[in-house]
Amino acid sequence: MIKEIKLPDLGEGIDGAEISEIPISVGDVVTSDQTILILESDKASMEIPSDFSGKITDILISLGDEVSTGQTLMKIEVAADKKNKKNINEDVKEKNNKNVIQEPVVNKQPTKIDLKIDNDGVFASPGVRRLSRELGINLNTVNGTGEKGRITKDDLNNYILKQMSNASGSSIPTPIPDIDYTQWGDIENQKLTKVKRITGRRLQSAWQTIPHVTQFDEADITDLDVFRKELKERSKKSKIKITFLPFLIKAITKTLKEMPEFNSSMDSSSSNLIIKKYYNIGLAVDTPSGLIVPVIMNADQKSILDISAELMDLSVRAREKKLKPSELKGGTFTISSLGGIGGKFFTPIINPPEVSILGVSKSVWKNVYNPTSGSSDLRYIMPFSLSYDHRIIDGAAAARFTTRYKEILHDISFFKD
Ligand code: CAO
Repeated sequence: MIKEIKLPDLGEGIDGAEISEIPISVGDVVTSDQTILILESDKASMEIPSDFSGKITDILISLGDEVSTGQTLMKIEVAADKKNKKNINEDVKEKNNKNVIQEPVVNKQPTKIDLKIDNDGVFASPGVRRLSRELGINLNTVNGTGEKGRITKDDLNNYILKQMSNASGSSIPTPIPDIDYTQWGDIENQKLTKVKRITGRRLQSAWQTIPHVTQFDEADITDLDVFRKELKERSKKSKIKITFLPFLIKAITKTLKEMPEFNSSMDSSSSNLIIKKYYNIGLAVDTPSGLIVPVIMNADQKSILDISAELMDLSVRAREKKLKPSELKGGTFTISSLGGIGGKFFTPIINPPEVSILGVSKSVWKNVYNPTSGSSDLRYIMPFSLSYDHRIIDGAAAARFTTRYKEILHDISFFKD
């Protein structure tokens, strides 16, 4: 049975609001009370829950739309079973009221919901809160200069500029000049996708506030290549694509366990390191709308086949914009692989609040001198880079990390266990 989800009464005298996030997609199965929409009004940021459990069949609104109370937002296919309590109650109520079986479905009055307003004691508009979330800034650390200590966008900008000059001693960045390029020829204006705008802000903030250093290294993956091909052959029937990435993920979890500061985050006072005892690996996925980083949770506890299957599923859904917000959170370390494309070494930007990131490039066959045999052998060599936050990680530790990482990749017994 198809039901309509309508915008409930938002209360507090708010008649309408702008859609800032739609965390679900058509085809997603949602539970009653799961957040299906995030709105920003001039008064508050609100999460709108689903009225029913079921499968979303239609989304009738888009990002940036202004919606008002009672407006139909989505359609959902619900099953009339015991789990869908709200649905059953509503059916019973409808039958009792109308006493006619074929009565057309009358849309129920929107229910009033409680506003979910951040309760951190900070006085800031939803726009400022959203921006601070995107940039990973804790508003408690920002000075509010507005009325009654309200934090304004200017306060946020000043905070970022202060962090930048603290971190690098550099001067304020020059704004992009407004130039009329048509004076030299034809141009085309291309609007940046929302993903690109958000990622761009995050990357800029990370690049300007974290003192990055990048360590380059090369791993001999000749034996791993043979082993991967064997596994690929054995798993042919399962249609699971086994690339190098699952091995790289598994090996990084081992290295992180041995060198925990690489799996950490700085706390908000910048005086303590929070070492995480779980290994959730984020993977940069190239999608038509921009870079998306889904996370493989507890990768250390998963097999190569499990990681391969999950990687296929996450990258397909990332490209179809079907990832849930929870699948983009909780990462402890990120891998960005350009190994399937090409190029030699690059300097990946750290994904805050993480403190290091691995960049993988395409492997090449090289003649490598073997001092034991006194001859040169053809070996399959993978270039990789490790960018790290130099406030937390020393150069010596980073060199030890990449050395250990390539040892693990070279000795394939780890993958056979
Ligand atoms: N060396 C040699 N071959 C490699 C390799 C490497 N380091 N990495 C991947 N390959 C091979 C794979 O094994 C595969 O070959 P086979 O078909 O023979 O198995 C082929 O290249 C294609 O791999 P892939 O790219 O489809 O798969 P992946 O698991 O390596 O990567 C994903 C998956 C989602 C990470 C990738 O598709 C992607 O989006 N990469 C771009 C990430 C990105 O943009 N990073 C930059 C961020 S900074 O702007």
